[in-house]
Amino acid sequence: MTESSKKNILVLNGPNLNMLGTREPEIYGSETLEDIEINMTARAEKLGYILDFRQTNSESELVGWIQQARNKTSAILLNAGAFTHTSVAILDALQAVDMPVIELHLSNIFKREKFRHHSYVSPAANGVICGFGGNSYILALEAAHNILSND
Ligand code: CA2
Repeated sequence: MTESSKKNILVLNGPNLNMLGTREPEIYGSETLEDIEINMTARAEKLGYILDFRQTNSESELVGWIQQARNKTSAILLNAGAFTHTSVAILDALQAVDMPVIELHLSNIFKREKFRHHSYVSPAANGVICGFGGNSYILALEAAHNILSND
């Protein structure tokens, strides 16, 4: 496959995910976000995608990136971190883009505190993957590939 025929997939990471691997390995695993990016990029390459992998602590930046994804990317994989449980702005931005959206989490948010059980992002997502640590990212990529292959 030539570089120009590959599709882009945008992977967005929200607040504090840059701290992965430094604390709470029992909840989030011991991989760093960079480890996850490296593993995911290798899998994406095999499936024929170019990954655009980003992290920000800013809600406004996440909204901006989602808006800019229109016509530039074929799917969005999103771990919105704590904004998952608070952000109507991210929900609104996702609802304005016409492409597959996979919500993902490292931890099983339903096994944790009650406030993590509700996601503002889920109504805009094709599906949600959570609880598999760094592998949640690979599973989300495979889910997006499945949707895009059947389009
Ligand atoms: O399980 C997930 O992926 C979460 O999206 C992670 C968020 C949390 O607020 C969500 O409820 C579930 C938190 C990410 C912060 O991760 C850290 C990891 C190590 C050290 C500090 C923060």
